[in-house]
Amino acid sequence: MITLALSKGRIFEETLPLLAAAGITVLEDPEKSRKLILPTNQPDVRVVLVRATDVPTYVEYGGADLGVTGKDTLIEHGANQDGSLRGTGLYQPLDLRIARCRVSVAVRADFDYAQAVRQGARLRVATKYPAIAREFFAAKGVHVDMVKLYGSMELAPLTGLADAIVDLVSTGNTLKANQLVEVERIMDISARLVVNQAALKLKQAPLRRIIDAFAGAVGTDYTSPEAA
Ligand code: PRT
Ligand code: MG
Repeated sequence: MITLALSKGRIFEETLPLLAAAGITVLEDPEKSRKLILPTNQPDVRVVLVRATDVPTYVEYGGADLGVTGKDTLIEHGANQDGSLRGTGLYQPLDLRIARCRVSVAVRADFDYAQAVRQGARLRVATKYPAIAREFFAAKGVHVDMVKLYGSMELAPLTGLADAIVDLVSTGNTLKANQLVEVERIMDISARLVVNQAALKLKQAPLRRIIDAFAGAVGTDYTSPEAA
């Protein structure tokens, strides 16, 4: 049995075409079903639905053989800032180029971020991405007090909880709707295929078949995959 960990929403939706390229059809719609284990047209392949932030954990500990997860989530899970996975039990063969967005710093339109940075002010930063934010501000030489949040980051500067947020931005509409402005782009994000290293040895043929199909669909040359 091959178990693929996905999260509901954009990751699931955008992975479906890649699965199709591997001849895999998920037999139930996660938006309609309450099941957490979804069968596919291939009796030896199943999908498990987990929280986006839990995908690396499932794959690392073998609850799933492979999974699809954002580079943002991988870094916060303990990958290096370039997204590489040295030192984890995960192997990352592919950038799937789906679920693309960026991690940015945003502030209230009436907050002079440039001046605060120039003056060496201590910034209070609210984020779901403390590892990315800490590394970014440390490299800039900006002192920050980090406030960890789990969602609705946009609210923090509006309520005085923080001066700035570090959050994912895609169209920018969410920031605009909340009168926030993007003042720094920290990094580009896309979803990655991650594979359990032990599973890759034990179930090499079926996993390779899926990885190859995904690679073909993405149009990536992965002749020198990153060894974890
Ligand atoms: O939503 P939930 O709390 O259940 O989990 P999650 O937010 O971790 O999952 P999900 O499905 O929302 O995101 C999964 C992955 O999709 C993320 O880890 C990213 O790698 C990727 N992704 C791509 C995004 C976006 N684009 C995105 N725009 N994840 C979130 N957003 C959010 C963003 O946080 C902000 O609230 O969308 C809003 C901004 O969008 P725009 O278009 O208004 O700029
Ligand atoms: Mg979300």
